[in-house]
Amino acid sequence: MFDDTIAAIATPLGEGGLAVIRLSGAGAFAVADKSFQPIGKSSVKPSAAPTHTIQFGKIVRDENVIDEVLLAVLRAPRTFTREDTVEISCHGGLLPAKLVLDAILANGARLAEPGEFTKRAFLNGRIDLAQAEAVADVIHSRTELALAAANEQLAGKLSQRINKLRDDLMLTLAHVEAHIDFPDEDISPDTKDQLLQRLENGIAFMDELLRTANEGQILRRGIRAAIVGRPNAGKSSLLNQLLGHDRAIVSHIAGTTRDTIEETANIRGLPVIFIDTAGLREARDEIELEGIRRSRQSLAAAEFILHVLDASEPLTAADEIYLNEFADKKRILVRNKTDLPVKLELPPDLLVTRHASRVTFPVIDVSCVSGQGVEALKDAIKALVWAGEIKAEMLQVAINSRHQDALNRARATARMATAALRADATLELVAMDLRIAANAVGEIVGKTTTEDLLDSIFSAFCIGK
Ligand SMILES: Nc1nc2c(ncn2[C@@H]2O[C@H](COP(=O)(O)OP(=O)(O)OP(=O)(O)O)[C@@H](O)[C@H]2O)c(=O)[nH]1
Ligand SMILES: [Mg+2]
Repeated sequence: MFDDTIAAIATPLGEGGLAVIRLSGAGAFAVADKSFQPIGKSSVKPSAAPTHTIQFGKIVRDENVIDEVLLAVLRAPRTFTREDTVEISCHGGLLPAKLVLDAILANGARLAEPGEFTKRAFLNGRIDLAQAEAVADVIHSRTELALAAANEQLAGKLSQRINKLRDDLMLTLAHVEAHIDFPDEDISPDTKDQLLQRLENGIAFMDELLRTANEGQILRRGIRAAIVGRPNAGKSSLLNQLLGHDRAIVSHIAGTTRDTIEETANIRGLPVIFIDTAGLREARDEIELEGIRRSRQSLAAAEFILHVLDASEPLTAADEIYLNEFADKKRILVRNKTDLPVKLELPPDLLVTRHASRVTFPVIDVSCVSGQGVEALKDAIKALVWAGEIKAEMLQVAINSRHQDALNRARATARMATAALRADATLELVAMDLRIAANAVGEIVGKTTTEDLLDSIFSAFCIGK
């Protein structure tokens, strides 16, 4: 428990109907008492109010009324932080919220750091670390699929599995340690087989979790796709189609798009960050030169590309050069303008990757004028970035990169422990590896943490969360 009381504006800065100022800590009611004057017979001072009630009154500072507010009184431990909590709803708008916060701070609360409410919820045992991270994921999620996954993690679905995995490792460790304490007794072949089996199940489970890392990353931060091709192919038109609104300027003048434009769209539940780029060609002026340099930069940074071709014209030498140039990129070829007579033919050898695997690129016909083919393109994008179907169980546990790192370490040492046990190495060695593995798994839910780790997780939160 902490002895200071923290406060922050919990709603976004800007004008709105309401703003919420949040206080948490042992002194929350005392601080609120000094700033709040109840209005009417049914409202009382925060310290006198029953838990989970709302009081009506005004916030006063130096005898000046700042705002009329509703004040929620939430007594520990049935609160998010497990501490006494007050939430003040005042009029929306920067000034009322700031003045209410100032009054609270003048009366003894301290301004909260980013994520400090959630950090207290974690340190007071209300949620574990994976759940705390899920709070940030819920706030930042950009598609319903991402939100569903974050909510599953917040509800503890990942934590349950991680705890089970850790318990199994600890149980194995306990067995091994028991034998270290009684060196005269050898591990019987039966027991050894059981221990090996449990370890192997654990490792197989880690494999499964690690396979969700890619999906977890995509859901959390989105995936970057560059829209490239020569001028006038219809790249900006395609961006607008995928977004569902006119974001980029479209014109018949070749070289319309100069700067890169980035926008996130929800493609079958996946947040995809599309980057519309300047058409590739010999630049005619300095600005276009810079635009094309940026196109190439986006291309290099993108996880996949949509290569747009004009189907109403025969393949040009330039098309061929670019098709070859990006042959090693994960990509979809988009034949645009199929509402016009089609003159484009794609030589089959341009449609496969150059590595030994000779994978064929998807080719999708679209018309950005009629919208024909755009839904098929969305399916192709989903198929390209999301291997296989999205299983409900997988969503519950799509891990983030911190979990991935911890699990990779855990798996490596669990494998070492297995090999050592199988080879009848000294049990001290087996125990040491098992302990490292269990600790690494424990990091995910915060059973083993460091101050640095907590700082890096919670500093990424917004203030007031
Ligand atoms: N008929 C037809 N015209 C299209 C289609 N898509 C785009 N266009 C037209 O093609 C021209 C170029 O479209 P843009 O989307 O600006 O092309 P761009 O690839 O972004 O061009 P730059 O920004 O100059 O590189 C415009 O006149 C569009 O109206 C299509 O599917 N069918
Ligand atoms: Mg354009």
